[in-house]
Amino acid sequence: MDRHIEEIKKEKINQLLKFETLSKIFFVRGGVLDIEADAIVNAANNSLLGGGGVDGAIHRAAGSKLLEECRRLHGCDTGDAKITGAYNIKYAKHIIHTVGPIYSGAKKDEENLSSCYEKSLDLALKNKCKSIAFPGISTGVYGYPLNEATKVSLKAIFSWLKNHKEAEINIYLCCFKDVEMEAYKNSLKSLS
Ligand code: AR6
Repeated sequence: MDRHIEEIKKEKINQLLKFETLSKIFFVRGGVLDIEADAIVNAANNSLLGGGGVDGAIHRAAGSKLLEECRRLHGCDTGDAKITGAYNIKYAKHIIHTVGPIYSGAKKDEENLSSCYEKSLDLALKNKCKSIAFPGISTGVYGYPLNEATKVSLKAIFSWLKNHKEAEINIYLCCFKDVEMEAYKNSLKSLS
């Protein structure tokens, strides 16, 4: 897989945030399992007991101990996030499981999707992670249109950075498909 990584220019982020953040944001052409990050984010479902897409890939890579730990968490609400160990995924310290909305077009979808990014970053900060890799939460099976989802996720990340000026974390936005990378770039342009 082509693991192309592009950093969003610092000036661009600072201009959007109106202050100098210590954090960096990258677009990655690849999946969350192709990136070395302290925390990788899983686009899970309310049961936290595994599924298809990136969830299935993460559980396969981490091994059965992950499922054992997930069983003890008793699920997760939509828009919330919970943290576990990363088990056989050696280069990661944690997996942050978040549950995106199943897209319906309601205003609540945007709130829940933003919350997934914010709660995941809260957990990463609390657990002293210096890097975090996100998949496009809800943009696969859960049907969130990419153009909207990338805008919501970028806005949520910028807003979180504004509220956490002390945070120093590398944020990798993983694009499993080329169209995701394009959507992020267009969304970034539209925010400027
Ligand atoms: N490796 C890395 N990234 C992937 C992979 C993979 N193998 N497969 C998909 N992606 P999705 P959702 C990317 O559908 O929409 C599961 O069954 C994909 O390109 O995995 O939040 C859960 O259990 C997209 O960017 O998650 C839930 O039931 C991102 O992962 C449901 O799907 C999310 O796509 C959650 O749906």
